[in-house]
Amino acid sequence: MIRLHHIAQSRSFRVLWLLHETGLPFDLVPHRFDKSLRDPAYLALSPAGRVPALEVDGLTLFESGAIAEYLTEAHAPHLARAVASPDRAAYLEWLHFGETIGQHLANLTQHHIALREDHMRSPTVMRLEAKRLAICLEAVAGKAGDGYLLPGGFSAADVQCGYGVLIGQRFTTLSPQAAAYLGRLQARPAFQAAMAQDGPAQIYLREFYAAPEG
Ligand SMILES: N[C@@H](CCC(=O)N[C@@H](CS)C(=O)NCC(=O)O)C(=O)O
Repeated sequence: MIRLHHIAQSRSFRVLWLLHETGLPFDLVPHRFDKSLRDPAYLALSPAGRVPALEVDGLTLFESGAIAEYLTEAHAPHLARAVASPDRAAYLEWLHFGETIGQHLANLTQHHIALREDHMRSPTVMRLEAKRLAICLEAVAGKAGDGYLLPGGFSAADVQCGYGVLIGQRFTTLSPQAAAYLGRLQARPAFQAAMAQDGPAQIYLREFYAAPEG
């Protein structure tokens, strides 16, 4: 039995998408951003009360990068690069670069959405983080070129970084190359299945959150 603890639009979308890429059967447990994430029962799954958390093979795992590594190595090696592969190092770099993007998304989400009053927000941080995000998305698009991040084809690294491009487009305008990469990801049946299962928006209600002028 595999069970994913998930909040729509959050970083647990990566695991939802990856599970669809694997074709493994799983159950989805929807959560909300509320105090229930701090219940002892949930903290036993994820010690800081975060999503994703994944119950699999009698284990409970948190951290999307660790989940991606475990899930692919144990159940879908075609979505990873084995230790002996010449692409192993690049695979690990881009798999974890997803969280470099993630930190900018989290800062921008906090400033634009979670902090509700203008006086709580820093326009400087909002502009800076949007620029830093754009640099990351260009790095991804440049590496992907006309294909995916690794020469051998689609991998979990595309899931980890692709989520960043998907959400990142709400904070910065994608270059044509980044938009084309996202288009290739969105055309995948597993991506579409994950979107259909994601649930009603929990975080991003606007298409675009512009940085304040400055
Ligand atoms: N590095 C972690 C980040 C997990 C994380 O912070 N998830 C957010 C949603 S994107 C969360 O659960 N926030 C709930 C909270 O902070 O209470 C991962 O990639 O799994």
